[in-house]
Amino acid sequence: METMWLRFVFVIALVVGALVAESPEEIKKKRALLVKKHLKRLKKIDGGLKLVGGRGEYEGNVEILHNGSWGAICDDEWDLTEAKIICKQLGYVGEKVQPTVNSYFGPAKRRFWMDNIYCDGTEDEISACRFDGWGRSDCKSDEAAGVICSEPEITSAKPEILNIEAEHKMSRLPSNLKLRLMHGRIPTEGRLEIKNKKGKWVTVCGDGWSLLEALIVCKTLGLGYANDAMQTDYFGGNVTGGTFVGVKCIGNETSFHECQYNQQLTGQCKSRDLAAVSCTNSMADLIIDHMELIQTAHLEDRPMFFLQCAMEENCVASSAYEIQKENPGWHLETRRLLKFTAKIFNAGTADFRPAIPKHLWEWHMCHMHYHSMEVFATFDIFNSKGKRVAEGHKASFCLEDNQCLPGVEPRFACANYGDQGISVNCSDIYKYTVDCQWVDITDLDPGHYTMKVAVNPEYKVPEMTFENNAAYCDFFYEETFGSVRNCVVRRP
Ligand SMILES: *[C@@H]1O[C@H](CO)[C@@H](O)[C@H](O)[C@H]1NC(C)=O
Ligand SMILES: *[C@@H]1O[C@H](CO)[C@@H](O)[C@H](O)[C@H]1NC(C)=O
Ligand SMILES: *[C@@H]1O[C@H](CO)[C@@H](O)[C@H](O)[C@H]1NC(C)=O
Ligand SMILES: *[C@@H]1O[C@H](CO)[C@@H](O)[C@H](O)[C@H]1NC(C)=O
Ligand SMILES: [Ca+2]
Repeated sequence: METMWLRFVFVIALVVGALVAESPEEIKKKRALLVKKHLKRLKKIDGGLKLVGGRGEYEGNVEILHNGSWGAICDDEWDLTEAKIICKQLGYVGEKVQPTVNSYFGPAKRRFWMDNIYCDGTEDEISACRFDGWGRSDCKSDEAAGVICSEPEITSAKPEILNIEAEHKMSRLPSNLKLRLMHGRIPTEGRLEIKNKKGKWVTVCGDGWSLLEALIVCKTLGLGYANDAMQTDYFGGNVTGGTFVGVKCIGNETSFHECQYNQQLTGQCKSRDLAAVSCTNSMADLIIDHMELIQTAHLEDRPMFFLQCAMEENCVASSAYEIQKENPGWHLETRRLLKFTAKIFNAGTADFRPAIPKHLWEWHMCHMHYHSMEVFATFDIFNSKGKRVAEGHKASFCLEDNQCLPGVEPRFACANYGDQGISVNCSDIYKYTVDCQWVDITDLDPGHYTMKVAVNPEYKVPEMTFENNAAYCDFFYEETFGSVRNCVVRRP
């Protein structure tokens, strides 16, 4: 499908390029025709898309074709990043892209194929993003995700217009903004209220509310850090015409008024759930140790015979499975692995605990331990254009105290269904000798890349700050030698 998308772009680029002499109307017409053709084709292939319930083909609830039938997409975690990928996949190159939630274009008429989609923005198609698995969803028909895509007016026929730079029109919150928490059981929790320009206290819509916003709310109120970001009616309050919708923080703001909001993001707050927070003074803070990465990164060629457990856990690139299928002597073939040690230190003032409660941990036969977090860390390699070209698939994280500062007793250990976590001033270390602690780069050409190692990358577990959770490093790959250098630590 990727090649198809590329071909599509190429054809458009050719046509747009050839049309320089034509009038904007003609160009627009031809382009519309191309999009139509592309959309028609997309309706026939697995992973193909269509938008339903909108005023035109460019908007609606998203439906995806899988296993021969169409299904809806659930709006949990549905955001601008995912919406952009939908519009890109559909061939819309307009600047304005809007995600919609809560069945904005009518109730879902089909089963939910996808839920909890998480894209990092580099994917070419929505099915390449992480999600719960085909058909795995707990969503109801009023939770369909949708998008509004648009095409720009084509005034000059430059191929550059094909670059999708979806810029969102966001508004700043008022700078003299006042906040308060209402109806909590304790003063450090409750639903968030903002004093608007008219001096009236209004609620904040729960759609899209995350730890990033909650963190800045707690900071602004002088209540420390966010323990939880809730979308709930538990703390009372109502959605009204004045309710703030689409409030978004990056997570590095010094005060809540630096965050932005977009009244059009979701149309209106359709959910009855409001944004609420719980704040706390002591909090964990994970830091990725980039020096350890630099010192330990190296290449290793490993026969697939020794990678059978790793293959079961998806820790090799997809080409390995093709080789396994087609080549009877596959176990003698080798994979080239970029191995490194990931050392994660808790520099906070509270333990870091897994996102999933113990009774829901999954037992992984191959590696003989429980997985306590769905995504604890990610390893990715990007090319010079910022496209992800390889990724690690290590899922088996087991949080424990492997090394502590002098005077600190390790308390968490994975063995025997032990309690998992990382104590303050201790590190959880995944040595390069551990299975799956690598990125399979067999399919990569030698060259200059960026390697990204991120911990708690989806901001699912609260921390003091996420600004130190990812290391972006140069990865120099020569024929038989690879090195990781020049790391910058920032947000995932
Ligand atoms: C895919 O379709 C086949 C045949 O229609 C069916 O047996 C199978 O259960 C379907 N798989 C999923 C994941 O729905
Ligand atoms: C919310 O609406 C209900 C019903 O209209 C009303 O009784 C209640 O006072 C409202 N709550 C607030 C906080 O405005
Ligand atoms: C926060 O991050 C954004 C985007 O990475 C950056 O442009 C901005 O300068 C940062 N702000 C602060 C206060 O560090
Ligand atoms: C962790 O280490 C820092 C710096 O060495 C120290 O100030 C702090 O008290 C330690 N915290 C705990 C809980 O050991
Ligand atoms: Ca951190």
